[in-house]
Amino acid sequence: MKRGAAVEKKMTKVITYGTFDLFHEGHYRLLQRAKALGDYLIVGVTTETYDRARGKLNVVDSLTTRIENVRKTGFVDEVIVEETQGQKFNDIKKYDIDIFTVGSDWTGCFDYLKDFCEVIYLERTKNISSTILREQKQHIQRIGIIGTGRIADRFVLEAKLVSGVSVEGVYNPHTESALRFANKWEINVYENREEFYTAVDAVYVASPHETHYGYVKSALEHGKHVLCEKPMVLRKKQAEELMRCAKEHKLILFEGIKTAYCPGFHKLLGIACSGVIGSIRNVEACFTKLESENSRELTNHIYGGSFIELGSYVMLPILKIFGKEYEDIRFETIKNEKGLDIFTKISLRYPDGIATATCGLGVKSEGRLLISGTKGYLVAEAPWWKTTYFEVYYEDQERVDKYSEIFLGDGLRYEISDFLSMINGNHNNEFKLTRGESAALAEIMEQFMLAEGREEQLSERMENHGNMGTQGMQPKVSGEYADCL
Ligand code: C2G
Repeated sequence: MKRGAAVEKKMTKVITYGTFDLFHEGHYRLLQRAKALGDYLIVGVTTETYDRARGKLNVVDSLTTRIENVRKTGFVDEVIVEETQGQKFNDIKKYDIDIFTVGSDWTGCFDYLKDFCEVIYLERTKNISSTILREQKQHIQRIGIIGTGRIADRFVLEAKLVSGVSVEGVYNPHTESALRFANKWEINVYENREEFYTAVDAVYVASPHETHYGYVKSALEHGKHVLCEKPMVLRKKQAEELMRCAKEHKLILFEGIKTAYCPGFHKLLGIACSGVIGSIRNVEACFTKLESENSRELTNHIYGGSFIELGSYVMLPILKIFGKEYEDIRFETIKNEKGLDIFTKISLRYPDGIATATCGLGVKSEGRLLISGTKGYLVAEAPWWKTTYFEVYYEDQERVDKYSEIFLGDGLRYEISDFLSMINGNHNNEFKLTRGESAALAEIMEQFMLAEGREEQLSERMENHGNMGTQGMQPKVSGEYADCL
């Protein structure tokens, strides 16, 4: 070897990834050992969207905080952001990585990378994790359920997947239904509403529509946060009163329209309003779901029918895009012999656009969300209310942009997780369904009831259900609906 021509040793490059939420000793030791494996350490910190897509719904720290904490250790030479599945392979090539490392909780999961670099699983630090810290930091919210219908079953299943909440028990004045539900899910059953409220921090109201107002009010008055199934109430005044009550007691009141919290729906709104389709001038939303003639939805002469049942979904994109200040609203319905709408079309006029919402329980149609603008249009096919895919079309027929997003399980986990984060003081997700939008929905429901001539019957019923704050008052619901209650 010639003098002065020392062979330059190749730098060993190491890469690792993680969320690094509530940065702790386990993370610190992992990064320390990762750095010791080579000369240059790159750390990929996950984005919130990627974490949500892989089922991590309760990340507390922002991406910037998490990156800062990783940097502060002093072990890291470069921080990158991990945004998508499959990125690891590309990063390994792009950064010419020699060693990929991660904690031993992932043993075996990344063996597929062995064809491209060395893979080392470092022993995980025992008895410490972000999950443990999250649970220590935030009191586990005990949720009590009112109502035991199908949606309540789904709620229990999905709540199990959100850390930070536990389903504590159920209340239903129909003891038999409550017992059946409690046994099925191994939760407590409360016959006395006062005891029920004492045992929980928050309430999920999944009872029939006509009982919502009374239950929400009484829960708020007992100091409980409330997540209420849609439609929360059918009168604007009631919506505003409940919101005032929640504000006064410093509680979260949250309407559960699951589409509003679904990640794909947000992506869709973001793209629709990004200017790619120009200025939006027309929105058409359709959702039909055939129900049997004898179902509660098609027989309850005040609270049944297509619009009360499905209207919240089809009105949501319209309100999100055009807002609450419509100039005109019209309802057209096809009714069954009981006088209930089996198919409903709602037409709205705004200063700069028009919108149609269509829903049906007795007429089937193409479920679609179409958003038309001055430069193109966006289409999401059914079930667009659980948005996973949509396309954007332009005048140039050669060009079609395609977008997809994950939607896990029944999707209720997203709304439960957002409800929880609001309870814990994080208001970042409040924009997804604002109080004003909830009140506007209630107002539209009320206008529909008026147009249908149900207003008078509704008023009478309201008298009966209005005050359920006291233990003695029970909603009058006939036996066949006892399970829902
Ligand atoms: N870790 C550890 N000891 C702990 C806790 C975590 O060694 N007590 C390690 C994990 O094994 C991981 C890193 O710290 O290597 C970051 O952990 P998380 O923030 O939980 O991130 P994770 O979900 O494991 O992301 O693409 C993402 C990666 O696949 C890993």
